[in-house]
Amino acid sequence: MSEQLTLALSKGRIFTETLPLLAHAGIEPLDDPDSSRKLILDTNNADVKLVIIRASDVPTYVQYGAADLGVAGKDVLMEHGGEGLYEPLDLCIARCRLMVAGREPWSEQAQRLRIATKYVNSTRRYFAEQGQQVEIIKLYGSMELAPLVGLADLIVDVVDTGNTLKANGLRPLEKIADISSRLVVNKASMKRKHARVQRFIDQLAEAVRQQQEQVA
Ligand code: PRT
Ligand code: MG
Repeated sequence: MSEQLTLALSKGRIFTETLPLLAHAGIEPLDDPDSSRKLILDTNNADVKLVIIRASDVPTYVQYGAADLGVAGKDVLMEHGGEGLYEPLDLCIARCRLMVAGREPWSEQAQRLRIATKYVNSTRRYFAEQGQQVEIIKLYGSMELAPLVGLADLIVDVVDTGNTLKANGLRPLEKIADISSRLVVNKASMKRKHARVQRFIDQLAEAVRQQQEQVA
């Protein structure tokens, strides 16, 4: 039997959009994480398992080798810092933009701005690069609420259609980064299981290439 590979994925859009890429690599999960309560999913390949975790936990599992590989949004990777990880492939899925948003144009504010976000590190880095002193308020979700109740002047969050911002009377102001999901690989797994991991990366790269050709 060949070497075991464990792949970390989150439920929802990342799982849904990774599935066709995995299928191209000949990997099909035997359970659906949206209906199953299992956190470890077997696949049609006896040597490949999927672990289903929170999106923001994927880099941590891969960093510590609890999973050999993972799929994570660039927003999550920027926040994590990428320690212990290789990032060999842009999967071009779950695309969005990391943005500053708010009710008012934010450049003319006199006082120190308060920014609500779950992306504390990326936010600190971005405003430091702008030479702007800001106060960052860490939230775990529903950032859009913060400016409406006076908790913050601005938010930093990922935006796709912009409908969530609009529904809450907010508008996108500045783009921090274009975001898509990336394949990440544990550095030790890349060495110890090199042939198996590289074959998997090559198969996914080919799947991404074909998918991009279709949308082009
Ligand atoms: O939901 P949970 O708290 O478990 O974690 P998560 O929100 O990080 O996971 P998930 O599955 O929602 O997102 C996983 C990844 O998908 C993110 O890390 C992003 O890289 C990517 N992605 C792409 C998005 C979106 N598009 C997106 N629109 N992640 C979140 N959103 C949210 C956004 O936060 C906002 O609340 O959707 C809302 C905005 O959508 P629009 O279309 O109204 O702009
Ligand atoms: Mg979410």
